Amino acid sequence: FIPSLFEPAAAASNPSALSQVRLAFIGVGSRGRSHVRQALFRDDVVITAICDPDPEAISRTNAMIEKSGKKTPVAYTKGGEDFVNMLKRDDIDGVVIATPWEWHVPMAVATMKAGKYAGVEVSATVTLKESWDLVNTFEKTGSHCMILENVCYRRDVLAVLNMIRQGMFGEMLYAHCGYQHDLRNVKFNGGMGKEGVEFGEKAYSEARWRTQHSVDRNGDLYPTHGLGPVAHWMNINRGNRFLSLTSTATKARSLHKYIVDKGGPDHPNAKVNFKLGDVVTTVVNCANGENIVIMHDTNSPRPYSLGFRAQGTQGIWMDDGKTIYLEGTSPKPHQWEPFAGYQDKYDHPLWKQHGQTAQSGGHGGIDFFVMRAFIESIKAQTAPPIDVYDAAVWSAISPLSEQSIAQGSKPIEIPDFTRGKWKTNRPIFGLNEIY
Ligand code: A2G
Repeated sequence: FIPSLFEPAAAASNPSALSQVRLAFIGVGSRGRSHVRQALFRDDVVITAICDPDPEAISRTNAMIEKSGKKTPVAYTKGGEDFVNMLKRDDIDGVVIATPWEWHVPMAVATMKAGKYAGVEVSATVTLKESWDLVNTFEKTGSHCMILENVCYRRDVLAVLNMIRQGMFGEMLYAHCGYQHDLRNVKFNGGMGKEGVEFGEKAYSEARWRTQHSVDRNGDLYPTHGLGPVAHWMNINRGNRFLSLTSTATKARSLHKYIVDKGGPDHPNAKVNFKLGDVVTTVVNCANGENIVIMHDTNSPRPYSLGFRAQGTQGIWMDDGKTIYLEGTSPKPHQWEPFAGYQDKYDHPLWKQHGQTAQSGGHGGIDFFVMRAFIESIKAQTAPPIDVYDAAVWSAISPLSEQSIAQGSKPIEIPDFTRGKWKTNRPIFGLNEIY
């Protein structure tokens, strides 16, 4: 741990800095609109164009924009490829992409090639080739790509980052994280506003596209909510890197059971064979000797938890139970103490500065911070604090975990998307109250 590593980079004295950012949005469904809402809070953002083939999504978005008193953007609505036409505009600085996963990379690549900042929702990529496509396009064009991983800005994980950087956990050894969220009523519904066990064309919202991944793939389909914060704790791509992983899946039972319980054994979807194991556990080895366990658990009944745990030679913090134990600091040996006091004391500068404003945003404030970071890096015409290499390697855990499971939990090497630059790159995330 070298404190000077975390000194803020030279401030935005960049002569090409912008005072106003012109944003466009590809995908203005419910997720896209929550980003639009964040953008509308700001006086330094203009929304010049939006793109979505769904007329209802467009009219809802325009209604929000008009209500805020801002100018109605130009809408691109002519099918899935109309974003290509939108990207020809010269009044766009950055593009927010909130579309089904398989569209993320084609859209982000086209955005970068058009010389604009790409802000892409999670997970950024579906295949390993797509992760390389993002990196190669960035290196060719110099246009930035940020993965919009909101959980990196959760108040507790940022306080823990602060504590790790101050050496309070000693040397980091281990982290636990995951996406543990009962998504059964996200994966299935009966069309707009109706309960049911449909997915695909007869369904509404994410069930139209997200569920098919549970039919076709067995792996950690959604690693970044957990991995994002952990990657910052462990300086991944910036002094450390992921080396290899093994992945193991339980049997697949719960999605079928849900269909039978809710729709009856004769419902046509009761015949669907879901490939995704109900609980998938991945273990990642890092170059500096740490291990990370990532859980993916979205099919069976359970309360939500991203299951964070940070452990070092000096102690351990746990998200579940909100407890901490630091040897020499905690009052009683071998006993947890509440995290609340530490949360206040080590609150991250971002939350100290903007916490109150942030809470008006989605997901308890984290959506505010992630959009803020995207917008501020465009304004400063600099690299975003979460970059294309992060997008590439965090998302690559999905296809690599699929490979491991398909080969009986065989260890799989994780590519070094930085091609060696991880050895000299310095941390840039969360260094101050800007982003
Ligand atoms: O459930 C949560 O809101 C997820 N976000 C989001 O990514 C998505 O999967 C959603 C289901 O539609 C977090 O857990 C932060």
